[in-house]
Amino acid sequence: MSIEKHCGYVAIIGRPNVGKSTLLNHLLGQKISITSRKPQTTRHRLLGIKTEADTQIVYVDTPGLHQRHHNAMNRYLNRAATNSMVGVDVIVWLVEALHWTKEDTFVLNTLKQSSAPIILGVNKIDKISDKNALLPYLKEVATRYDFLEIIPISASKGHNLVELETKITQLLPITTFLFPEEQITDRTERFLAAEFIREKLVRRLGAELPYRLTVEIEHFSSDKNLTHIAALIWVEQHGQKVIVIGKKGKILKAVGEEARKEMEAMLECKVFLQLWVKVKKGWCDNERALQQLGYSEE
Ligand SMILES: Nc1nc2c(ncn2[C@@H]2O[C@H](COP(=O)(O)OP(=O)(O)OP(=O)(O)O)[C@@H](O)[C@H]2O)c(=O)[nH]1
Ligand SMILES: [Mg+2]
Repeated sequence: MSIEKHCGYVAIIGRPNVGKSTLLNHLLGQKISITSRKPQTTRHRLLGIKTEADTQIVYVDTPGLHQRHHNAMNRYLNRAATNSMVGVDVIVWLVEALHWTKEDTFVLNTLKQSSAPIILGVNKIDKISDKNALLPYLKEVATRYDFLEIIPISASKGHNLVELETKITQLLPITTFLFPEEQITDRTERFLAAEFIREKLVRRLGAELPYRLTVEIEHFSSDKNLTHIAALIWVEQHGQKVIVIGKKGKILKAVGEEARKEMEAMLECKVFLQLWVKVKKGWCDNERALQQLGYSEE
């Protein structure tokens, strides 16, 4: 007698910075999606696949939906997020406890176009000192849409994530697994290597600079116990290049060291990492340049 299997896609949607990627990493128990305190950290749709016993949940991490439309990159991010909602079995919409913004209303209006059931995850409850403030907030958000469920969570501390996942599992269709049981993402190690570098840059650099750079892997090869990786960091202007490199190359060196350690943990071998910074004028607002740098919807 064969056991019934449950499997389906679960999109994690929300405005920038609410904790979508943190949630994905915590649910998987492994870091595959980069995170930072700055909005618009995630730029690509990315799958995180969790297989346990007879259930396979295919989480979809997405760029934050936002209302900045001034360049081609901003528009690409919204397109990638919106397209990720199509055909999924469940949507987990994240908002931040006690912090409803105009962008949340924008997300709500976008979500109304989807037919998938929506679970509202009210994140960052660990930040609330006055626990009595949460209940009125939950009551208030409940009036905004006919949510299947509203679950207060902490993605970083792991509060209520079992409850969230139990609810998700109940909503998955009965079907064979879509991915091999040992697979955890649809992205290559090469892609993740570029993302680890970008994360270190985004976390270290202030103001607008994180939005003006991207990372491209130029070379990735392995022999026995060593992986060689060469990456280009693209910026828009010479002045940005100077900042990214830092005085006496200090910033670039620190970024390289931090990223290399993460790559070594992921690849379980020594990594030799080389970084270069280059200027490509106006790449953020140039559809062709964006495509060449990997920002295109598959
Ligand atoms: N205190 C607290 N901080 C959290 C929690 N979840 C996420 N964060 C923090 O919120 C910030 C944003 O987290 P991300 O996971 O990068 O947010 P995101 O929604 O993926 O953001 P984008 O990719 O920019 O759309 C980071 O500094 C996280 O550490 C939480 O449950 N509690
Ligand atoms: Mg993210």
